[in-house]
Amino acid sequence: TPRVFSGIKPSGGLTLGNYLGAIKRFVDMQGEMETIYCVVDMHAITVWQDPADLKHATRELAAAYLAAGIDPTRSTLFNQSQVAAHAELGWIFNCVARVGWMNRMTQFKDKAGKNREKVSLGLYAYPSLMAADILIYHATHVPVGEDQKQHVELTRDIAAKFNTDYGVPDFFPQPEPIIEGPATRVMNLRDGTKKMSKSGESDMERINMTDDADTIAKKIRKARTDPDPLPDTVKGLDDRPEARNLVEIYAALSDSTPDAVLGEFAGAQFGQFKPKLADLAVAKLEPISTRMADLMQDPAEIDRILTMGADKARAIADPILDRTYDIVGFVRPR
Ligand code: AQP
Repeated sequence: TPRVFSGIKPSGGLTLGNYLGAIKRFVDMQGEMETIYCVVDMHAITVWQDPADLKHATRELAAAYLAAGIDPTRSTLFNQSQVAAHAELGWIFNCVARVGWMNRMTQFKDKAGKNREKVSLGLYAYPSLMAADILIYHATHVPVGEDQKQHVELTRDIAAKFNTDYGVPDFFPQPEPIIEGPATRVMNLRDGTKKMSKSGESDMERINMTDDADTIAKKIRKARTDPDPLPDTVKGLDDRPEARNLVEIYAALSDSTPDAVLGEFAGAQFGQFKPKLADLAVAKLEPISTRMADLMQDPAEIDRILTMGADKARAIADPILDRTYDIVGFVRPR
């Protein structure tokens, strides 16, 4: 049966990239398939997180899922560390994945930069835990942004190698990344060649889901652009990364396409387009951030929802872990 798994790290404030590339699409898939959505707190600590901040970011991310429309009775919504099977299968996969595979991960190279000897071992092994997150549910579909494509491909390699090594051809499925829609890669507002990221240096380069209307408008007004008017076709956005980004954001927020957006705005200057984009972004984000703030008034209720989700998650994951351990040759309790 088709089953969706995806997760987001509680590693700081959520960006418009996380919303358009992930959360909004998670909501759209709810009801179409069985959906499991996770706050991947164990991934967050691959780089240092202040413990109090991590708890806050975990609840805030849960609030964002709920505020955006994830229904905890229709989806399974929980935080990763409450379901031990993720870490347990992650260890098995550390022994299946090859060091050479990890060395090819571009996100690790980007995040480690010149600091390769000093980053945590967890940051290096991250894709192996991500494979476990997905495969512990035998998930078949993984909605992600473009930046995660390589990690889902690695998940497929790990599944295939496990199945071959242990002679269990169909045990782990080959999950499909689902990367679709106009905003699979939302770019930095100050540099259209870099992705918009929670942990980017300047706050002006990203729109946070909790930004107020004035801040959103200011960031869009100050977003880098080129001096030309908007073209009449998407072809005209080639070599104009900042222009492309703003058009794609507009398309994603309005459930439209870049072609349709250009149909409306061809020939317009950014001075005309940016205020429209700002209004649209505020109209879409403000109701969500208002609901998030309401939900954050009652953190105990958020914790209860996560606990309930973790119970549902364990009911799927534990039997799969048990079979995996048996396949590997671990003596199981009688
Ligand atoms: N700019 C983006 N455009 C489209 N999708 C994006 N995603 C992240 N940034 C963009 C998608 O959001 C999901 C969750 O990502 P994550 O929080 O687990 O990790 P990340 O991709 O590393 O996100 P950040 O914002 O860049 O976090 P930091 O700065 O903490 O590392 C994924 O589906 C991702 O594709």
